[in-house]
Amino acid sequence: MNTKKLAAERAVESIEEGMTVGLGTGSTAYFAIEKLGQRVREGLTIRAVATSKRSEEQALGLGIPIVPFAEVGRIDITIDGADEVDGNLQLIKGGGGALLREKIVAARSDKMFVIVGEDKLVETLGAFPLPVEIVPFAHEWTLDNLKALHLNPELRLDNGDLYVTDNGNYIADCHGVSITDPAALHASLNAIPGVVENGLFVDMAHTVIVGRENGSIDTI
Ligand code: ABF
Repeated sequence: MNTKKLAAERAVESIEEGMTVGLGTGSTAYFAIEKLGQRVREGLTIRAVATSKRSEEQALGLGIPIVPFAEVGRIDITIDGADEVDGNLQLIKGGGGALLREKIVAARSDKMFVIVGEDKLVETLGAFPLPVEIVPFAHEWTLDNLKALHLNPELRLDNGDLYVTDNGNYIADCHGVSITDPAALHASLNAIPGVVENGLFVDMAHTVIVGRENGSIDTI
């Protein structure tokens, strides 16, 4: 059962004529963008803001109008995936490397719909390494600061080279952290000068749509 597709297509049913839609990034968001493209071909008129170059390219290829962030006053609904979702609807995102734009777009949205397969549901966040976007300047010192918080950071690599985000930054993936207080960790991380943003999305999800292996869909 393709649980990602199930959740993604259900989320797209909520998109209405004239809306401005935030397009997430990742393999689950991919299915949402495909479905939205189908609805646009069938006559739905919307405009969209993308959270990554690859989502923008996919959307444009499907005939979904993309507008620059600066041109939208607000976004009605953003549909995006997640790496982990806990029982309080707190999220880890950023496995796909687009966490900064995803967070900006979600923060500008009236509603954030998170689409996941049931394997992403966890009791406590942190089994998935927490991505932290850091600026290249003085990144060694920023890593030291993350180590001081016992976060076991590792710079993300891409085919042996340092991974570089759409914003020209690096990602430090923080391993083996059991995140019992996401809001506190979020604040500690963003207080480090070289940290641009982190992958904890605290109190941002409006609705989580979960595709189940048995073919059912839950909305939390
Ligand atoms: C994006 O895609 C990210 O924030 C998250 O890291 C990832 C989820 O991956 P996938 O949908 O491919 O499982 O939403």
